[in-house]
Amino acid sequence: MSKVIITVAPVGAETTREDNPNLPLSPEEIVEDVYRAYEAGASIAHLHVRDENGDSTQDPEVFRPVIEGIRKRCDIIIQVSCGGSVGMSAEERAGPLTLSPEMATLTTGTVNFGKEVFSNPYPLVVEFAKLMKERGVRPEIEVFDSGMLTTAHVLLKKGLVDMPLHVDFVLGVPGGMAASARNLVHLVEDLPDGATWTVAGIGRHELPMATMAIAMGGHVRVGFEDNVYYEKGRLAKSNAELVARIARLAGELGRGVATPEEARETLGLSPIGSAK
Ligand code: KMH
Ligand code: ZN
Repeated sequence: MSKVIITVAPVGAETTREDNPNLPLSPEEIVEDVYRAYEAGASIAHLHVRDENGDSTQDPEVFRPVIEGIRKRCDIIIQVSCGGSVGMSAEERAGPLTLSPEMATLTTGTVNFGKEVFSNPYPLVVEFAKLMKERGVRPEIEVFDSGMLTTAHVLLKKGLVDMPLHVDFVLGVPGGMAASARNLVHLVEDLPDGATWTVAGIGRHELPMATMAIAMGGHVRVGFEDNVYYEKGRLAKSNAELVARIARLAGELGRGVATPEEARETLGLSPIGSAK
């Protein structure tokens, strides 16, 4: 098994300071937070950004200083969200692709998202896949429900995405697929040969899902986007605290933690600084 790739999802679109007062919001706070998570073992940063009111935005001019600030400090892989928040237009969601980041998220279907709907009709999925290809941005397929993995197979067959495919199973969203061992095994069994995968368990499911993924040869996403607690009744002090725990587990379970360079090799990404 390769070393564990830890993705940090430090802010998300929905989490607030009421959920956890340690949530980074401003570009400077997000840069600092990502750097601390990198020091703790994260090799991918899954980025959302917020405007001056703390609301989710996909404005590339808000992403730009965050990406530049992170780049000055470390070589963590930058993955922008193209999910944004529910209700955003496709054009708005695609905004950060204009910055040609290394990676971006591609959700391959629509799902109930709590009381709302995270809308990803097939034409939007195809449009985003094409945009990512044109810009040399590597998609991470976001799977909230099993039909989304079926659609990823369709995209592969049509040449809209390429191998090696990297897939994130987001399990435990109210309305999406439940975070259970059986569901995780089922999804992993349905992956195309040669794909890599990671799991983001929501809320209290974060740690058990992460532990299963480490044991099964997968990778792990943690952070305030998905979960704000360290344990029941105790909020996490920082995203770095959540990352550090996964790094310890990866060590204990004999896999170790991938550096960003090692993660690029595992994912088939070009080394940083080289032409795409
Ligand atoms: N905020 C969710 C509606 C992604 O980043 O691509 C979508 C999301 C997925 O967070
Ligand atoms: Zn996200």
